[in-house]
Amino acid sequence: MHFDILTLFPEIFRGPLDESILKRAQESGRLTVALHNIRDYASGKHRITDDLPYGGGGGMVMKPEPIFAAVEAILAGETGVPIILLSPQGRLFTQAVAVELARYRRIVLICGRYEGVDERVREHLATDEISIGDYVLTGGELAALVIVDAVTRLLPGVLGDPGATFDDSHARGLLEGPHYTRPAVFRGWAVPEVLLSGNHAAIVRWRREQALRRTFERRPDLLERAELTAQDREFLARLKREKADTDGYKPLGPHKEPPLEHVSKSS
Ligand code: 9D3
Repeated sequence: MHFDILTLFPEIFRGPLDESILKRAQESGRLTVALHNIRDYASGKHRITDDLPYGGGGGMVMKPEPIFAAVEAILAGETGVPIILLSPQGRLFTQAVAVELARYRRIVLICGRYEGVDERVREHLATDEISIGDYVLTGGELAALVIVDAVTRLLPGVLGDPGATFDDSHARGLLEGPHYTRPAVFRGWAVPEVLLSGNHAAIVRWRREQALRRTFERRPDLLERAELTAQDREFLARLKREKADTDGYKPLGPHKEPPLEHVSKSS
């Protein structure tokens, strides 16, 4: 996979790309990344990349000309390459989107800064627009790194153990349960007995139930799309009953101090 990343801050990428799996993926040639400074494609003595918003209002807007010039120079007429604008208004980045992107040979990522980019980039240059979630970043660079990371680990040969990506699909749609390693007892906290039992079938079932329980408690929305067996559904029905049985009997928790103005001056 080749990524062309357009940014005003290429240095942001160097650290993350030069460590661990992304570094190894580049050393093996499975990942290549070209960082392009948008400023290099701006014209004029000052190489200005942003300007005031038409219609007034706060902040600055990234000018279209340097971004168009950069993409046109980089692609040199090559077609069929997705040109992805990173923006808070984009479609949500999920594992399904990562899988979709991993099928391409080359991807262009455009990182915005300031209040945003001129709408004509979105309308007439970008072929896709992606957000990584509902929180506010200072620019698209960290979002671009998230995409490079999530897509790269899906490329054949990037993860040493092909079982690791198989696991993604095996447990697809569920949160993972707990993992343990040695020692068997740490500060008095023992590893669940079943994991030391040697009973493989019991271990498989226990892990599945842990994943189901955690998903039920933390991300019940995921259960609607998860692939569940009849046995899974029975277990979830039990969790639901247990929850209904204890609902309304929650411990009250610590009492709050009364507001100061209600505390008598003599006390
Ligand atoms: C004041 C309105 N802001 C929109 C919420 C303006 C604004 C804030 C932050 C415009 C751009 C940005 C920078 N963010 C991104 O470029 C970005 C982003 C994000 O903030 N969250 C999640 N995904 C992404 S992808 C690019």
